Amino acid sequence: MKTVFSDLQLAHAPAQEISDGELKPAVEIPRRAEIVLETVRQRKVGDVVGSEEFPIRPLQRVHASHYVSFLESFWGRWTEAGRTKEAFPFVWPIRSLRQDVEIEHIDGLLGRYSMDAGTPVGEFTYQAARASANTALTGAKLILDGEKSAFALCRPPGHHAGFDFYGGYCFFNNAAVAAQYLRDYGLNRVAILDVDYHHGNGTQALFYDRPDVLFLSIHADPKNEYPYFLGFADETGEHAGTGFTRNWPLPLGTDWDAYTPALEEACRWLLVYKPDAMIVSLGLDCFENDPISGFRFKSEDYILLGQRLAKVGVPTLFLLEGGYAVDALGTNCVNVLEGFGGS
Ligand code: OKP
Ligand code: ZN
Repeated sequence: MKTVFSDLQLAHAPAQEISDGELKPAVEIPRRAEIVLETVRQRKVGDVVGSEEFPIRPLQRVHASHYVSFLESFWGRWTEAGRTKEAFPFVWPIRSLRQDVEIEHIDGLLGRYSMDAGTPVGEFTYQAARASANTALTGAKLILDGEKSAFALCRPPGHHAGFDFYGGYCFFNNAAVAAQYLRDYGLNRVAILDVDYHHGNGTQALFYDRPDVLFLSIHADPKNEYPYFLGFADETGEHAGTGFTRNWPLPLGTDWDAYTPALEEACRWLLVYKPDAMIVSLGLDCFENDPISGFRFKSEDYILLGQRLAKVGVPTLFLLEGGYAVDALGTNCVNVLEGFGGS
């Protein structure tokens, strides 16, 4: 299986994040990608290829142009305002505030385009997020070229980012961009299986009213976990997309044995849907030692996950999402890819 990666993705290197009422060392750091890359090479998963550069168009198929422009121009405006450190928003246009006003101040714009205060934006965030999306697109292209599987080593992750907002360490929704690309270049049905510990609210929202992209997500119950406001079992799609979203919220403490019934159900949906390709939003934060998560996967369980996904039997693009136990991240990730097999 080929791995796609770009060095530019390392340029987003946040120092701190707001968490638990304090500024803490950031957990979504470049080292995550490096350790995965090193392990891919050590365990000889397959060739590592660079990301191709893509025009802005495939990004704009999923995200608002004004949102893409906001991220692109952000650092210039931030520094013009005299700021030198990473940015965090602190005010949002929630219920009772106006959604329709034109915003000039950079602090207003930050709130307009974000979902949380836990996602630092820095000098090279845009470049890295753009490279991460290009990695996903390169992986999608491999699938269109006939590869039975590919691994897009994306970073920063993408599944929390929506049409016009960033959050949860995510800026561009890599899985959604890849899914839309597969649709635009000939595939009729694409499935996204999100196994990150956190619900992929951005991906779900982007395809909520569409039957051509099936979204399945297994994650920590949002009543107890980020993102708190989406990912419940009664969210199953709307309009033409009714029935094409499925969520399996699971309790804190879930281990592999408690997880498998949900996984089996998800695989059954995949069997019925018969996608032309599947994208796996591969977060590895269900791991027992993950510093911000509450599930109890062991490293060996990730081999079983890969084996089970192989049995689905459709061309599969793996795409890295979360996973913050850096020391085990390479092992856990490559366990999935090895379990999946394929050459
Ligand atoms: C991104 B991905 C912990 C704060 C956690 C957000 C978590 C984002 C996860 N005190 N903040 O889905 O792995
Ligand atoms: Zn996560």
